[in-house]
Amino acid sequence: MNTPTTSTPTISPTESYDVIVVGAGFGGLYALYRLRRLGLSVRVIEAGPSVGGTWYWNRYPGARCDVESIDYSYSFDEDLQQEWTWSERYASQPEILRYIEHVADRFDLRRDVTLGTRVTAARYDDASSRWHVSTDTGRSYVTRYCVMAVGNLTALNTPSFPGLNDFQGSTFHTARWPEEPVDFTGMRVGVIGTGSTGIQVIPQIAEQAAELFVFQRTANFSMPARNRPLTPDELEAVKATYRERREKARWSFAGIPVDPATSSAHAASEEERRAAYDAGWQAGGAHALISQFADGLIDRVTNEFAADYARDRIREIVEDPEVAETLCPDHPLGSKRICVDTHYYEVFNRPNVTLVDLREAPIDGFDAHHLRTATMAYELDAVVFATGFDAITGALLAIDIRGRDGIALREAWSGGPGTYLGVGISGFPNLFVVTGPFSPAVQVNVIMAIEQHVDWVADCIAHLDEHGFIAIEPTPEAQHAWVRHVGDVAAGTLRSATDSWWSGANVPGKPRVFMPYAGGLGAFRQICDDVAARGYDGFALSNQEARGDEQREAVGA
Ligand code: N01
Repeated sequence: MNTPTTSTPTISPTESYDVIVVGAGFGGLYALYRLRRLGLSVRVIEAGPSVGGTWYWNRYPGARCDVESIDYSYSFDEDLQQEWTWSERYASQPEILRYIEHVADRFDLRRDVTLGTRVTAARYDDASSRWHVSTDTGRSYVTRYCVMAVGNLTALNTPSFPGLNDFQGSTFHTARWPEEPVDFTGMRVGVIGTGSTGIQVIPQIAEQAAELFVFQRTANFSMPARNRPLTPDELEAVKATYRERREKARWSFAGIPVDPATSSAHAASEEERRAAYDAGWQAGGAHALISQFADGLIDRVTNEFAADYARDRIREIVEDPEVAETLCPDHPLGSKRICVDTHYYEVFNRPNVTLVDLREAPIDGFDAHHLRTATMAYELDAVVFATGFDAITGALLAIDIRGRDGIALREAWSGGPGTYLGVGISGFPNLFVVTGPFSPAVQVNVIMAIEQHVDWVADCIAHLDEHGFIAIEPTPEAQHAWVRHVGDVAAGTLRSATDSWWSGANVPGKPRVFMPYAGGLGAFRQICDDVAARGYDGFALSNQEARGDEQREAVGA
């Protein structure tokens, strides 16, 4: 394919493909690999200057994964996973980016990736069953299928504080960190935000800055990473059974190959509970406490046992009791993403670090040299926004997507998003979303979720082509039922018990809908497989004949 189809190719040629994939992060690159193997012509369009997606943009000091590297990596190719050697338990951003680049080279993916090009609009043409994709470079594309692999944590959330434009110091958002290292030596620095990102960047900046002010609105739970180099023996043992390890992860709850706890904390004595939490805390990692008992995310009392244990550790680590109390979270453990850190709480024992409680005195705004709260003015040379993202829907809605009959996605989702299985959107035929709202992606090992989504989409496209279908989209009924089901599943857990980006609560004015499917990756995979096995139950499939009938009806034939 890949043939120019317009009459003015010298100005802005329109290229034609079977599939346009938007985004060249983990999701987009795997989609390219997988769809190319079906013999389809595929082009990936990426706004950034390099492949890598979130791992290109989030290059702030301290950035690293919080799922173990041996599991936070592609599983689709046995040779790839045998060849690659991770150096640490949790790889740093530069190492993960090197890995993604290695994958791009190893599978010769770069030749089908257009970099530095932002997709601005995608319009579905009913008559031809084609998407017309526009970009900010003027280049446009016509395609049978659109795969949106734009990432969940792509669109920035930068609060619009009054006076920010007057501030004369430097400002940074962690997710747009400069390529050149930033030197904070001798500076008075403010970090706003104490989510996963803030908790990673704060200890790094504290090492350099003359003074560091941490502006905290909500205290978060953070588990020790216990990061360390991986030994050759460990790696050999993993590689000996990598295939089995991955298969276990695919069907697991969280996309990692662990055996789930089976007993309730209520069945354990206080000593047994303490021993279990001690062991978890010693081992480290996001699941250190929450996964010690089967009901950690379901039962409030069990959850409180674990949360109390975590708060006690904070009080033990942080020397100033008042600071320690301010750092103690009051939401259920796991109702916001659990953070993973290296010496985060310890940082508050440093003489150059001050914790500012924004619940006591919120940020009023900035002037030329200060961040001002309701009670104080903090003179600063630099401010780091670790304020997160317009998550899950932000990057999709940044594109002017128009489906059947010209309906705009922004309009269709004005009251909140809707998808079927996270992958399809009613009214938007032949548009697939990778790790979309109402999929489990953001609550599990996202790489395993990406592989599941992309494999399902690839199988679906193969099915459509094989059976002569030209369009697929979820029925409104199936979509409503799925969104309701996702809400019901979340309501049966403590996942949605607090405001967070999972429900859009972090962005003022964003509709509040809890977006992750909280039933786990294995259960989700089974549901998706069953839908496919039943002939894509819940989706409307149309073939050329049906389309011909529709068109004849439309012209009154
Ligand atoms: O963003 P966040 P993040 N005034 O939204 C605060 C993944 N990730 O970039 O909680 C003052 O979690 C906000 O306060 P509050 C991971 O999935 C993974 O840290 O809204 N403060 C919060 O403290 C994670 O969950 C890794 O009250 C304001 C912070 O900014 C996701 O990315 C590493 C504010 C934002 O926290 C997002 O994490 C990093 C305001 N107006 C990230 N607005 C790994 O380890 C916001 N805040 C793989």
